[in-house]
Amino acid sequence: MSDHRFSSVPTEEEPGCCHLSRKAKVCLGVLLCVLVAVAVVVGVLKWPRAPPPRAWNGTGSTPHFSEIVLGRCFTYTQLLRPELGHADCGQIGKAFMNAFLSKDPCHSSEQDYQLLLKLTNQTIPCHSSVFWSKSSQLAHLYTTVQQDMFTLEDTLIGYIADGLNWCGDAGSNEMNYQSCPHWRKDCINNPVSVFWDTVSKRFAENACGVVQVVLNGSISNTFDKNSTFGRVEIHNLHPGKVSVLKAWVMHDIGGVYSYHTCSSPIIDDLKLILSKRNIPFTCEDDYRPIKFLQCVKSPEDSSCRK
Ligand code: 2NF
Repeated sequence: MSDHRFSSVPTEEEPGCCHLSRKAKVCLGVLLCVLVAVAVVVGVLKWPRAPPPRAWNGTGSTPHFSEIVLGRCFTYTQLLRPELGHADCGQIGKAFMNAFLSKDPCHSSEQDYQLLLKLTNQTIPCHSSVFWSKSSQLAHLYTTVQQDMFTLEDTLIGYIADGLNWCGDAGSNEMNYQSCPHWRKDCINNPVSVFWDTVSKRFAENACGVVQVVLNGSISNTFDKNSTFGRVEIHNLHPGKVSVLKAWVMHDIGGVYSYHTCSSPIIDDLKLILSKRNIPFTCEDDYRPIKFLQCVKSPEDSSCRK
């Protein structure tokens, strides 16, 4: 008589305690998979996630910010000013991003931009710096025609950042594309305002010889003590380096009337600040080289026929 209990090979007819049928094994496998899937889904849903970035009153970061920065850097250093061809655009892009990513966008500081400033160091020849206030378009038209003149936006750092918006968030290493602090409504120490104050300060500190400023005589605040020019730039010009600041007070062609001219008290405010800083100052209304640029657009205006 054979004793099946000593048989080493289990048979279909005699399943042991762990010897399940094929069907039972499949069922068990499916059940296990379902349990694992449920556990994974519950885990993912319950996992503590980074809170969404804060919502601000200003527009969000410019889409494709880092690509634009890199592209502009290469355009400037390889095509526009090849004398700056040695600049490391990869490092410049990284330094720009590191200046504000993962940081509270209301506590930006000059310090955050120091490496970026170092990497974009550029010598602007004496007698070629052009400041502007409330006259962006005209001032840039002027330096586009006068290629040896530089506004801040004609330097590498200004060219890279002009017209862009950027901010991050302390709780994330991403840019905030939804919103950024508005400089008036949220906070003044936001990454964009601090950046322009920092680079404007350096631009002014480095200016030498005859320097110019294009002002808008067709608005009430031709000289604005709270503008970047009035608050940062004039206070950082070096009396020993700047021989004279020449102001050009320009008026819109066809405008109803001129709000301010060089004889207006508002220009005296500027004159006074500069005299206290021992920087000679001159002022001229409707400086002809710039007036001609306005006349290109309105050649028939009576003031352009003289
Ligand atoms: O965006 C620029 N390219 C820029 C911005 C700020 C400052 C350039 N700057 C430099 C330029 F080199 C000029 O020399 O400063 C000078 C012009 O600045 P400004 O404040 O004297 O002239 P505005 O016409 O009043 O302003 C220029 C632009 O900057 C904005 C303003 O809304 C305008 O679009 N702006 C001014 N102050 C602030 C601020 N604190 C500001 N944006 C953010 N925060």
